[in-house]
Amino acid sequence: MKFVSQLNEFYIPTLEIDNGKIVKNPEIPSRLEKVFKYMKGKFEQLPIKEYPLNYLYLVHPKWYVEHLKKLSENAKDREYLPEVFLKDRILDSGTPFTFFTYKAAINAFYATLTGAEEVLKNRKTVYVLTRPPGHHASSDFAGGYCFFNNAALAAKYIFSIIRERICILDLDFHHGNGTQSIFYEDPNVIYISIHGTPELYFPWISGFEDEVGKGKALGTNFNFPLKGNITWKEYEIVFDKALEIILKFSPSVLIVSLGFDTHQDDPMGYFNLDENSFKYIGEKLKNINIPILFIQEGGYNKNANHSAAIKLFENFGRR
Ligand code: OKP
Ligand code: ZN
Repeated sequence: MKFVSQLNEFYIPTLEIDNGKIVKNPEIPSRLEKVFKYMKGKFEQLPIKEYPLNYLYLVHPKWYVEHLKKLSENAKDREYLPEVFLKDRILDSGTPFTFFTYKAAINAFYATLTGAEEVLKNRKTVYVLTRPPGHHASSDFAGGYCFFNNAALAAKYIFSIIRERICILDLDFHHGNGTQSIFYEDPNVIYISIHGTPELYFPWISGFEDEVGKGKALGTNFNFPLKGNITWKEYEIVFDKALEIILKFSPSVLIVSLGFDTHQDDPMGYFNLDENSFKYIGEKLKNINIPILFIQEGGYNKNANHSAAIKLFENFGRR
């Protein structure tokens, strides 16, 4: 296994409104620094390539890309936090703009496609350790710290080349409303998510079991919403169901939206997975024998992220 890293150290949002109060934004580079150090000591790191914006337009319309660029430029003197729902095409007030947001989101896109290209070349697992995350971004809305949908960009890019079915398994604590919406009517990309139920948790608007895809893509969207405080015992049952779906579709590449916020020590997620859970997740994913493109999403406790990554990737060996 190899990895790509782009933590965008210059991009540090500070604001977020949670339950009506201004709180510290946890989507900062330091959350992943220990993971990076571990990966660097153990796996081969790939240099990041740059890609034409046309690949970005596979998911996001040009006007949306330019809109985000403008929001960033407008934040030159001061971080901008939308305080009204949906204003400026931002879903929530957890997603501020700094002068560096656009550049960081573009860099994450480069890192993601670098990883995707490598998986296609070698058909071996690659981990894209990057931020900002992507799974809450739809084609033309930002939200939940996300701007461009990295996992969706990888899926569209890979499909544009191999024209074979792809599965996305979203393991972040939060439902990937953006990824789901992008592929909701696309039969070529199967979306499977295990997450805290939207009845109780962000993003509130989607992630319910009866969202199963539409038109030709009916039956290619799978949501497994769970109550809080779930331990491995309960999680495993659902995880195995997700693996069965993946094996049934037998994709050429599996994309994993990897959030470590399912860890019991995470401040934003409400499951009780421990270190061993991540070891089992790694083992099970390794054993299905499909090349995996892991793309980093959430995870807000740097020590929990670090130990989860160690346990998960110890199954993937040096190469
Ligand atoms: C992003 B990712 C609720 C605050 C909600 C947004 C959470 C975004 C999570 N207490 N803030 O999926 O990890
Ligand atoms: Zn999350």
